[in-house]
Amino acid sequence: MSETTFTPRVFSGIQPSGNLHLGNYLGALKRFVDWQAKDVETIYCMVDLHAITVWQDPADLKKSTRELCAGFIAAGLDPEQSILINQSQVPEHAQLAWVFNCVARMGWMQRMTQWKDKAGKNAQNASLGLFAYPALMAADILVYHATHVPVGEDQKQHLELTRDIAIKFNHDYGVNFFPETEPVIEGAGTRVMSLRDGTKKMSKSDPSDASRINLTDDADAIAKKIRKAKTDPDALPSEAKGLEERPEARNLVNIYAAMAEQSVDQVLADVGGKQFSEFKPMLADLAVAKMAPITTEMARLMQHQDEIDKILARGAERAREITAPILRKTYDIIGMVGPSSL
Ligand code: AQP
Repeated sequence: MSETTFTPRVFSGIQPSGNLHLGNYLGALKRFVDWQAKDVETIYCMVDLHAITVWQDPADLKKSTRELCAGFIAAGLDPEQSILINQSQVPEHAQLAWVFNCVARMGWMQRMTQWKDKAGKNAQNASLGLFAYPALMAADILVYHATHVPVGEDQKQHLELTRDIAIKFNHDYGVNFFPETEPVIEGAGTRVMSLRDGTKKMSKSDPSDASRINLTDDADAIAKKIRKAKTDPDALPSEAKGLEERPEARNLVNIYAAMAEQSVDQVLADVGGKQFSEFKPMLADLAVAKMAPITTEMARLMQHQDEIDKILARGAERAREITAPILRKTYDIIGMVGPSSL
């Protein structure tokens, strides 16, 4: 097998399933923007095919997809610099996913904790798409030969599976065609927890709106949610060690650190000894300062949906210059007759 070096390329995505929240922002979106500033090609995706693994209202899905694109741009992604796409507009994602459905093993999928959490006790009634979700995610990444994928911690297992699929494909066909992609999970914002329960991930599907800060919340709503966030009665410690066994306190400090772009130790050096009654207003001010401009810009962009649609159409065109040859070559490797590839 010949050694291949893969050009560094970053890919990541977010589901347009409504309620883009602070966890998505700190765990993913903000880091997408950081990668854009580096000297590397960046591709960011609204993964609408993933969203429909659970039923979506069609009108809401369209609105959420455009809103997510507006969120990407408002947070600092430049459609000239990064390729911004809607997954269903680049058909090679779904085409490669089928190939990977035939590479991945049932046992691998059954071990996925997200599958177990989302399907729960009602697995027989869950969609086949929800079960196969990680194979589509592997295709999203590998159809670009992406080498780096910035994600939140909850996606670590899916990224490991992506590597397993690449390794098995390469092994089964005696090639070194797909890279073993690196998950990039770094910083204080990779696991933002619910404001109502510090042991549960902040999530779009949490029925309590008070559990999360939405990117569409205004300054008053953000401040109110932080004021009401669950805490414990003790003062903040001066060292990170003092946050062990204090999930709510740790979460609020992590959020502060991620937004202030400081380490947890730096934050605690400043706020150690303060009561939550003093810390929460500091956190609320910081959150409003960081989020309000994004919210305002998102609302402005949503007034120009035709512009958003043009950006997505152009993104799909640019993306397909990468994905079409990779899919053609994949088909060639696995023995499908077609136009000769690369
Ligand atoms: N709480 C979080 N902290 C840090 N990162 C997070 N991400 C999600 N929640 C947090 C990261 O955001 C990116 C996109 O997530 P997604 O929308 O594709 O999927 P998700 O993980 O299913 O988001 P939710 O909110 O948790 O949705 P539901 O409620 O439907 O399960 C990913 O990089 C993810 O790590």
